[in-house]
Amino acid sequence: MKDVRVEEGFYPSDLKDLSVRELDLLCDGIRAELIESVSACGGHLASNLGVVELTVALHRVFDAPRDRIVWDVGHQSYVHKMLTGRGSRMGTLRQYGGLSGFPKRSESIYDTFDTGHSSNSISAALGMAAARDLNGDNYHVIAVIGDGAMTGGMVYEALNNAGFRKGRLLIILNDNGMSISPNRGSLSQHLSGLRSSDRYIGAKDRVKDKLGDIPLVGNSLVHGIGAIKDAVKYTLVPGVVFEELGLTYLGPVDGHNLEDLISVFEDAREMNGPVIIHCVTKKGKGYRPAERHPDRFHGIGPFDRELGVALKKSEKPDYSAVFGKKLREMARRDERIVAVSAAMIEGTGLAGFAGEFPERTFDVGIAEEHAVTFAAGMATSGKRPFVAIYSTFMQRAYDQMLIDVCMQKLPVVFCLDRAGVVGADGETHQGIFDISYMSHMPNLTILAPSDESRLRMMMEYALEMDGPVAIRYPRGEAADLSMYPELTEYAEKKERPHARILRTGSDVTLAGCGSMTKVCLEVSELLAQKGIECTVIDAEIVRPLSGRDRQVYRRAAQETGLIVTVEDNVVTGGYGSLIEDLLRSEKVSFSKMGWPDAFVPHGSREELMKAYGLDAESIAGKIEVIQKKDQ
Ligand SMILES: Cc1ncc(C[n+]2csc(CCOP(=O)(O)OP(=O)(O)O)c2C)c(N)n1
Repeated sequence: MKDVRVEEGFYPSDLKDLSVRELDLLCDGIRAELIESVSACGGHLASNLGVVELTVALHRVFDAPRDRIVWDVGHQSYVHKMLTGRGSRMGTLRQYGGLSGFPKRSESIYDTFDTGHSSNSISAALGMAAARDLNGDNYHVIAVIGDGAMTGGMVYEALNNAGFRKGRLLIILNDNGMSISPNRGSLSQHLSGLRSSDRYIGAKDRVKDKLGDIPLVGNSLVHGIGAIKDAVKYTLVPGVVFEELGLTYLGPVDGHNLEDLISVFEDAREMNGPVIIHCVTKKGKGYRPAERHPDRFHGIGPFDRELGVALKKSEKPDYSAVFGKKLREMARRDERIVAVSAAMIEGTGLAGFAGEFPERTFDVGIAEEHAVTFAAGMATSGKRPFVAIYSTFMQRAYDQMLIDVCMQKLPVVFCLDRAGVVGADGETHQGIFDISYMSHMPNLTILAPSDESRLRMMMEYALEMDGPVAIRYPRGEAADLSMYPELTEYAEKKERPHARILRTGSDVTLAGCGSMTKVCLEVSELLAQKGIECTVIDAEIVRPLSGRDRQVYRRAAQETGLIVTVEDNVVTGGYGSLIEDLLRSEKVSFSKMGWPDAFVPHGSREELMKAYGLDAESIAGKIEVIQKKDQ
C-alpha cells in the first residue's frame, strides 16, 4: 500500500491512483493532522473536519490547478492546502509569516480566489467560467459553499445570473445544517427537508442509473435528466428551488462517503450548464468534542486535544461579553430594544440576550445588508435596534447604513465589534476601515470606548439619542481604566461622550481613539522616563465634535505645540484626519499614527502592532524623534 501521509510534496496528482480504501486512510491521517495543527495554532477546526472527504474527492476527480476551485469564506480550505503542497507548513497556520487561514492567490496557484467574507464564491466562479468561455477554454470551475454562506444575498444574485447564462459551472453545496450556530432561515428549512428525505444518491443508485441509459454526451445528458426529472422532481426531490432557477440539482449525497462523492463528481464533470451538488456533511466529523459542539470548534484558539477545551481563557470579560450583558440589562427596562445579528449571535456576545429575549433577537443569516435595512424598518416603527456586526463585515452594508439609516436619521445603534486589527484571521478580517467608511456619513455619531465602563456608558447614550449611532470596540479582553478618576466618576452616568483629558503635560499631546487611549497612556509613561511630559486625551467621540470637544483639542494644541493622534484604523480618512482638519489653522505640529493604506496580514495583534510601529515602545520612539526635530 502507498504511503498516504500528506506532506510538503503531496499534490492532487498523488490521489489519482489511490484506492478508495487508501483514500479513506488518507482522510484519517488528514483529520489527525488537522486536530494537531489547529490545537496548536487555533483556527477553523469543525468546518475543516467536515470537508475532508469532500476535498479529497474533489481533488481526485478534478484536475487542479487547471480546474479551478473557489472556496466560499475559505475557512474550510485547510484540507485543500494540505493536498496542494502545503502539508508540512500546517504548523505555521495563521501565524505571522506562516500559512494563511484562508485561500491566498499569493500563497499557491491552487488558490484561485482570496476569500474570507462569505457568499461570493458563486459570483467569482461564474466570472471565471464566463472568462473561460470567452477564451475558448474548457476547464471546470467549481464553487464550494456552505449552507450558512447560502444565506447571503450575493448567492441569489449569482444563482439568478448562472441559471440564466446556462454556461458550465459546478456548485458544491456543503450542507451541515450549521452556520457558526445552527443555520436559520427558510432556505435552511428547505435544505433540511432535502436532507431528511432519506434519499441519498449512492454509487449504485445515482442519477444516471436511476434514470436509465442516457448517453453521456454533454447537453443531451442534461436535457435527458432535465426532462425526466421534470416529470418526477416533485416526488423524487421534495423541493427543487435550484431547478426552478435553471440549475441541475444532484443530491443529496453523503458527504463522507468517498465512493459516492467520487461518483457524483464524475457525473457532474460530464454535464453542461450550471449544476449544484448537494453534499450532506457533519460539522466536526471525527473529533468527538467538535461533533458535540461544532459552534465552539468553528473558530477556536489553541486547545487541549485530549480534553477538547480551549487552553487559555481569560478571566476578564471581552468587549462582546460586556456589550451583551449591558444590552440585556437595558432591554429589561426598555421594551423598545431589539438585537439584530447577521449569523454572529455568539461572536458578538448576544447569546445571553437571545436566551432571555428570543422574540426580540433577530438572527437574519449572513446578510449584513439586509440586517441594516431590516433594523431601519424596525426603527421606523418604534423599536430601538442594536445591530451587532463585526467592523469588517459591516463594510458590506455601506449603502444601507448611509441611505436607509443615516439619511432618514433613524435611531439604529451600530455595534461594530472587532474594530481594529483582529490578528490571526488576517487581511479579510481586520476591522481597520470603519472610521474611514463612516466618518463622512451625515447624521451619524461615531463613538469609540477606551474601556468597558465607557462602552456601557456609550450604549446608554446611544439609546437616548434620536438618531443613528455607531460604537466601535475591539476584539479581546475589555480594558479597565478605572484607575483614572476622570473616567470612573461618570462611568455609568448618562453623559454625552466627549474628548477627555486624562493626563496633562507640556511637551506633547497624545490623542487616543478607543483602544489606543490605553496605549497612549503607556507611551506617556515611557516618555516621562525620558523627561518628555504628555497630555493624554481620550477621544471618546470621533464625530460630530461639540464646541467643548473642539476647545479641548485646541487648548491642548496651543499648550503643547505637538499633537499626535493614535488610532486602530487606517490613517486615511480616520480619526486623526478629522482632528487635523479641526486644527488646520492652529500653529501646531501634527502626526497621525494608525494603519497604512494596506491589507494587514495575519499574525498576533501584538506582533502586528510592533511590525507596524503601533506598540507603545515604537510610538514613544517616533515621538522622541519628532520632538528632537521640532526643537
Ligand atoms: C460577510 C461575512 N459575514 C460573516 C462571516 C463570519 N462567518 C464565517 S464562517 C460563517 C459560517 C459559515 O457557515 P457555512 O457556510 O455553512 O460553513 P461551515 O463552517 O458550516 O462549514 C460565518 C457567519 C463572514 N465570513 N463573512
